[in-house]
Amino acid sequence: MPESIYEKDGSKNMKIIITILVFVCIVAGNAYSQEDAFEKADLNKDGYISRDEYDAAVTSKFNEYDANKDGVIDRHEFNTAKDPKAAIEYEFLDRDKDGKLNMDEFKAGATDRYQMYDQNRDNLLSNPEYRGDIGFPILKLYF
Ligand SMILES: [Ca+2]
Ligand SMILES: [Ca+2]
Ligand SMILES: [Ca+2]
Repeated sequence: MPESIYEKDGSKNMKIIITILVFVCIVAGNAYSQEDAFEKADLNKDGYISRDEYDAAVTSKFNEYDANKDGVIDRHEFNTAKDPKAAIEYEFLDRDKDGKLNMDEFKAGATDRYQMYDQNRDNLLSNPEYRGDIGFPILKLYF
């Protein structure tokens, strides 16, 4: 039955095409959201993230992580199993070592990271400081 074989192959090809399309969309979506995060946080559009802007972005990121709205970020919500950088950062953030991150812990850690990656110490986070090879893998966890 050559016809049914043809159909099988056809649907297989279609599945591959759909898989590729979905993958392209996910990659494009991620690139867009990374591109967008800095600009979204830069409320007054001066090209820098001030401490106030950072605190606001960090607070909304906390609420984004806290999917079940219990007031803490657990390891699953922080994606530690899939992201090794997140796993290390989680241990850094969990100061009282109870296996949960509350808002105070998240903000305290975020403040430390801000100071660390504000390399010229002008209390502003510039776009290059944010996007740098050292800063970005960590800072993207905060906003
Ligand atoms: Ca700004
Ligand atoms: Ca939670
Ligand atoms: Ca904790």
